Order: sequence, then structure tokens, then C-alpha cells
Amino acid sequence: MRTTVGIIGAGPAGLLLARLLHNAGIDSVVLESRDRAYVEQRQRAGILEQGTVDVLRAAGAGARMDREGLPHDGIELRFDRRRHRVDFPALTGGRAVMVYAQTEVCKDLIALQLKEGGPLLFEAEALAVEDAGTDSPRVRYRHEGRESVLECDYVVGCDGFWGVARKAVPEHLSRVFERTYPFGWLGVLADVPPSHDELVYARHDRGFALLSMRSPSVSRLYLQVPEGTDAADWGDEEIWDELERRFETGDDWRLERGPITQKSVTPMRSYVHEPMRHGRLFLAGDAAHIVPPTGAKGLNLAVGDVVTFARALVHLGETGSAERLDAYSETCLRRVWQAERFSYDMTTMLHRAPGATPFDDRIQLARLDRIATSRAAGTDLAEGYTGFPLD
Ligand code: RFL
Ligand code: PHB
Repeated sequence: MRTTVGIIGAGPAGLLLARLLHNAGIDSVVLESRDRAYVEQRQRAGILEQGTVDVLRAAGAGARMDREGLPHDGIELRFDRRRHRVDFPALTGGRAVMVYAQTEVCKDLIALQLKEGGPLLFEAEALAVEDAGTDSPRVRYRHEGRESVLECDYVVGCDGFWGVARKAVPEHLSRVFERTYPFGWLGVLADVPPSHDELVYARHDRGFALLSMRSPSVSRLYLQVPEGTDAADWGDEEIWDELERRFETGDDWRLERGPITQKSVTPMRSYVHEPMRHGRLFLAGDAAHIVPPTGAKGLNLAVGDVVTFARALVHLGETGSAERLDAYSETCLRRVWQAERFSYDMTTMLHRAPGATPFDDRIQLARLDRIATSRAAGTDLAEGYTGFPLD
């Protein structure tokens, strides 16, 4: 098989890229190792930045998001039994975010791709990217028990953190920047209306907690837990008790409980692979970088990368200039490092590290108090949360 752009991975990065290329009249083939049901049900992100919302709409993939998504104009920070609302539009000149789950973004893009786009092969596992340094890179893959080769002009590795694309960058050209955190998130889905109409990020001496949502009737909640925790170690009532403690306030706010339908633990890491391009192989999304989920940036960064790639390829077609493609890695990395910084700041401000001292606690509270009392500090958070510009 031959195509212009071979895309490895049908997560948000690969699926959106296929859509953007289709809209620009550029053909692609998407290879996805898992089956469709798995990709459509994998619970992950919930927050779309303003820029991501705009991109999905412009790509013709925003109709259901606009019907069913929940526009949010702020978040609440909770600390020391206090509640502080960060008002995004007021601080950013009108920017906001949308609560619309990654599962739904993927379902919408898969339906569009199967109806209007090029081939999207499920249960097609990429084994290796070959000849990335030449004009005709190839992807070796296995589909329906047979090994085949996809011949491409360009390969985009959208295959997530555990994928194969990154391995095709020669080791002596790669640099990795990494930090792991000694805690993870226990995430639950619960059939109960969210106890607050906006997300609540809580800093507590017992650890971080987050209240989010999937719809007006489904809550998504997270608890900071020690690294290596098994979700099965936590009973449902124990989870609710702990959430209640960490969300405590000085007023009469109450956490509503309901049946927990899913439970899992996510490790936390910051990771950047430089460069994001080698010859005609481009890395996008989690294949190139990971952020801890505290800043809600992962999916949005993936969107930024593929928009940058698609625009650069269109620019090449229209002008004959490869300048933007050549600048892909630097262009993306500038934005990636801002998101890494933001996610790191949010994580270290809100989580209690094992061995944290009373001094560390006071510094965290002072950082939160600064956001609550200084418009400049509040604006910095609001700009970071609603997203850094794409250009
Ligand atoms: P994905 O989604 O991991 O997709 C990669 C796809 O590649 C496939 N694949 C292969 N296919 C073929 N051949 C191979 N050899 C392959 N190897 C892998 C995989 O099966 C998969 O389908 O990467 P992508 O597209 O870069 O998207 C990144 C996002 O998924 C990720 O950054 C976010 O989910 C992170 N994240 C959040 N991001 C946000 O922007 N806002 C949030 O609120 C947010 N919350 C979260 C999150 C991630 C979480 N977890 C579980 C890590 C909350 C959590 C709990
Ligand atoms: C989610 O709803 O899954 C979610 C929301 C905000 C975050 C991380 C995850 O920072």
C-alpha cells in the first residue's frame, strides 16, 4: 500500500490529523493497533482548550461537541477550607474551555473518517518505521495476521508514549528530558450529578483531589495516591470518604455520592523527546511528550502538534517551501515546553509530595493565596489553563 502521509495511531492526534489532511485534499492511511471499541472507550482527558474547540469546529468535527459539551468559564481552587474561583473570560479577554471527553472526540473523528476519509485500519500494529532519513519512509505493520509495508512520503508517529515511531530516531540524535512524580491519580467515574458546576482543584494536607465531570449526570473524580497503588485496594466508600475530607470547605458545600462505575490509577510523569522530527518522520502528541494531567494539557498539545504539521504540509503544497515543515520540531517544542512548565507548576502547587515539610506546605498555600489575591497571578493561571496560542 502507498500513501502520502502514513499515520501511526488512532488516538486524538492521529484521528484529527487524518481529518485535517482529508479536508486539505491530502491522502493518508491510519494504522491503529487496538480495536475500535477499545479506542472509543479508553477513559482519559476531559478538557478542551479554546484553541482545540476552534480547530475541531473548523475541521467539521464540532457538531456534537457543540450540542453535548459543557462550556466552562472557570475553575475553583480549594485550599485551607477556602474556595477561590478563577474567572477565565474576565482574565483572558474572553477565552474559556469545554468539558467534552476524549472518548467522544475520538468517536466523532472515527465516524467522520470511516464515512468520508481515507483508510483507517484497526488491529493494524505498526512494527517499525524504516528509512525515515530518506525521501521514501516506510511503515512495516501487521494486519489480519499478515505483515505488510506502507510506503509513504511522510510518516507521522501519533502512537502515544508506548509506540514504536520514536524508536526510529537514532539514539545519538535524541535527547530526553524527564521527571517522574512519587504519586499517581486514582480516577473514578460515578453515576451522580457533579457536586459543583465547575471543576474543583483541591490542595489538602492529605493530598490532591479533583472534581470533574463527563455530563450533567456523570462525575469524574480523582485522588492523589502513592506511586504503585492498585485501584482494587480502594473500596468505593473509602474513596468517597477520602474525597469528602480533601474537598472540605468552611461553608455548607456537600459532596454527593453515587455508584462508582470505573476505577483506575494513572502514573504521573513529565517527558519530552527532542527533536520531534527525524528526516520524514514526525512525532506528535504523547509519542513525543507527556505532561502530568493536573494542567489538562495532554490532548490539547497533541492537537497543536498535528495542526502545525498539517499547516506546514499545506504550505509546502501551496508555495513549494519546506520552511515550515523544517521548523516543525522547534515550532511545536516552544508550545510544548510552556505546557510542561504550566503542568509542572500546577502539579507541584497542588500535590503533597511524600516527605513534604511544613515549609513546603506554607509555600504551596502562599502560591494559592497569591493567585486568589493578585489579578496578575490569576491571569497567568487563566492564560495557561485556557491554552497557549497555536501560532
Ligand atoms: P494516545 O491517545 O495514546 O493514542 C495513541 C494511539 O496509538 C496506538 N498505538 C499504535 N497503533 C499502531 N501501531 C502501534 N505500534 C501502536 N502503538 C500505539 C494506541 O493504541 C493509541 O490508540 O495518544 P495521542 O493521540 O497523542 O493523544 C494524547 C492524549 O491521549 C493524552 O495526552 C491525554 O489523554 C492526556 N490527558 C489529558 N489531556 C488533556 O488535554 N486534558 C485532560 O483533561 C487530560 N486528562 C489525560 C487526562 C490522561 C490521563 N491518562 C489516563 C493518561 C486524564 C488522564 C487520567
Ligand atoms: C478529566 O475530566 O478527566 C480531567 C479534567 C481536568 C484535568 C485532568 C482530567 O486536569
